[in-house]
Amino acid sequence: MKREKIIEGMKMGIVAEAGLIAHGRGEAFDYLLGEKTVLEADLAEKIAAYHLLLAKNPVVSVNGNTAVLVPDDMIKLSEIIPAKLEINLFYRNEERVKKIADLLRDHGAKEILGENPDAEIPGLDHKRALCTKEGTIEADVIIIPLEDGDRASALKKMGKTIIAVDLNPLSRTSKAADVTVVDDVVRALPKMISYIEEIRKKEESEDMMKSGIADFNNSDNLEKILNRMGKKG
Ligand code: PTJ
Repeated sequence: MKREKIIEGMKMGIVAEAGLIAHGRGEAFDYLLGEKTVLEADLAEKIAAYHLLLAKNPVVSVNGNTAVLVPDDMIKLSEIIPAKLEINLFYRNEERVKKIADLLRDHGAKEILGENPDAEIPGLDHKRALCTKEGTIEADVIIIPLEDGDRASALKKMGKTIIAVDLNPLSRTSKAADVTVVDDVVRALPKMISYIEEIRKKEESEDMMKSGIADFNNSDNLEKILNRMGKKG
């Protein structure tokens, strides 16, 4: 079903051609995880929820793949945090931005950034750099599911706290991020949403969240996942 959504999304002009290849790479890594959320991913999802809850100006970044795979979850996540929803494309063209924005609006998104970019991420070529001041530039925490390594590294250089969702634990994005969720985005976003709800219900204090973040080591977590992949899930 995921594959069909991606193919259909490409035919509709929402998913980039490279999005198909990216999806195939994701599937291969997911097989090595046993197509389930492993313990280390679950931990990263909880730490990501802490970061998002503590953030002053969090941003949820949407691209072609995530727009077709998880539109409702992206919108829900941005609403419950609350965080800004911004379309940020690696293979940017205005027609695709518009189609993604329309799709998100059809799914109920009220405010979407990225259609009228007014800023650039330093260090990237013009189209890839386009973003908004209100979103990416002012963000302290940014969640970037299925992000390209150049953009992830450029965001890190800007001093952002980065939450990546990437099934490849060896990617440059995974290594650049503060928290890397090595899980399929279709499982990762609902889990983060549940963690946010649970943390709120339990009334976890800011200190508890900060100490959870301080105890988390992203490189160690990635190393554990790689070992797990070697042993097949
Ligand atoms: O829509 P655009 O123009 O912004 O382009 C989006 C893509 C994904 C094409 C672009 O950002 C790109 O080229 O990304 P990369 O460098 O291919 O990285 C995408 C990463 O996401 C790869 O490491 C994949 O393994 C991983 N991935 C693919 N599908 C999933 C995934 N991770 C989590 N869940 C998935 N479903």
